[in-house]
Amino acid sequence: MSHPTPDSNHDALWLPFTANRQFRDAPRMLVSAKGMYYRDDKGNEVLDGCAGLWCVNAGHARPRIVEAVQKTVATLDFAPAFQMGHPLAFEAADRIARLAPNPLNHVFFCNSGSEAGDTALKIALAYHRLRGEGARTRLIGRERGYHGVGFGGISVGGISGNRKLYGSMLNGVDHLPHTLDLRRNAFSRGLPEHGAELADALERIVALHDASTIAAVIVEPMAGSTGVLPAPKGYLKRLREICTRHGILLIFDEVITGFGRLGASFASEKYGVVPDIMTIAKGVTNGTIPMGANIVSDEVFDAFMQGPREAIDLPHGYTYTAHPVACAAAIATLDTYAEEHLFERAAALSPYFEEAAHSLRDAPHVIDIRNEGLVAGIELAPRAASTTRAYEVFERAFHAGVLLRYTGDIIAVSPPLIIEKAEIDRIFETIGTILRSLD
Ligand code: PXG
Repeated sequence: MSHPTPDSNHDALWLPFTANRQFRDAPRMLVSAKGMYYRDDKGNEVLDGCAGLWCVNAGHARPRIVEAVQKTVATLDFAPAFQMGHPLAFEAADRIARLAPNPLNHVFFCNSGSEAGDTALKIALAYHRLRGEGARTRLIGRERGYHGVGFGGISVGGISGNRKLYGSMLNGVDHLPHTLDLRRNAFSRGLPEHGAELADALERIVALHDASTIAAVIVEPMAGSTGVLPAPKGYLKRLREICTRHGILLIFDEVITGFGRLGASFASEKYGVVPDIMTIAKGVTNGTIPMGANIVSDEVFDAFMQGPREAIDLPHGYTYTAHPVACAAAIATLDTYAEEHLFERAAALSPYFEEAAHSLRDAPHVIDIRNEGLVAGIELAPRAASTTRAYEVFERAFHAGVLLRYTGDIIAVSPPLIIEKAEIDRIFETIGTILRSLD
């Protein structure tokens, strides 16, 4: 039997969102991880500047989580979730519901942020239908929104590159404008000052389509993967008010913003704006085992509990809904966050992180720096070459021992919440050094 090596032709594996042929020319391979560090196949340590893919919020290989996974896989490797239960599923749901703001008290499990997004849209449509408002079928997303890669998620999502190859997607979808405004808000620290009025675009959409045709609005409280776009001050509150006024459900996609990333359990808690449905994934299990979920309000849940007791209330779910190993990982993850006060730690570190990020303000090519909690986006001037500067920073930083994210011309930093100040310095110093060497 042959064992693939980094040098072999890796044609069997098709990597997601990757230039596969370019990758095969110079593969980047990770072989282990602990705490703040990966190790690559050459034995080099790589500082994790992006919590894996925005998910490993407590750092890698945390003992409590590892033990819980090991114990559970040996005790209850699988249990069906259709018409069956197991204690870890109830415990995980209870723990997540307690963490979420009131009245978000009911948890429906799936396995990823994409499934959570599509599930949220289905729950919203079904909610209105069950309440006798079946004409509410329109779904409103936002430009530069990312809600995963299911057909629902790309339909309400706002990234043309993720949509254009895939036909007509869902119909009856409209989009709010995105909130990035470099002219007024460049180099904002935390939430930008200007742009709350962009939420009023929802009133125009309501005027165009009529509220009676609109089921839900879905937004990320801070758009993450399209380049770190914190919501302008007052924007989310205004969106909430308009939704409430017109009977439209508000869905917050907290797949990235949940579990301490912004220095609170959820963005919803931090900003004091509570949606009707929240989608989560990533940090719920610290990235160890795939899991996603919807957390829905009492009102949404109750709408599904009105029919005959023997009737299935939500014809939706997955083989791996509430997988025992994922539930065990989630419980141990929440224990780790709580024991180590990691959300508070993120909040306490964020001023230092902000200073470090903004120290790059005068570095070459930088046209904006944005930050919130333990997230920063550094936007670089576009250039004519097909390879963006941000990709080059990502690639060179990896070889310098720092893992970053990039999208288009934007570098994203979102480290595990256990990061130390010296490691924060190292991330931004590495970026600065590379920027000074780029054309
Ligand atoms: N919603 C949001 C806000 C996300 O950021 C998803 C949904 C989908 O989750 P799944 O688990 O289906 O991938 C995401 C995922 C990046 C990057 O490079 C971001 C994500 C995934 C992979 C890469 O920024 N976000």
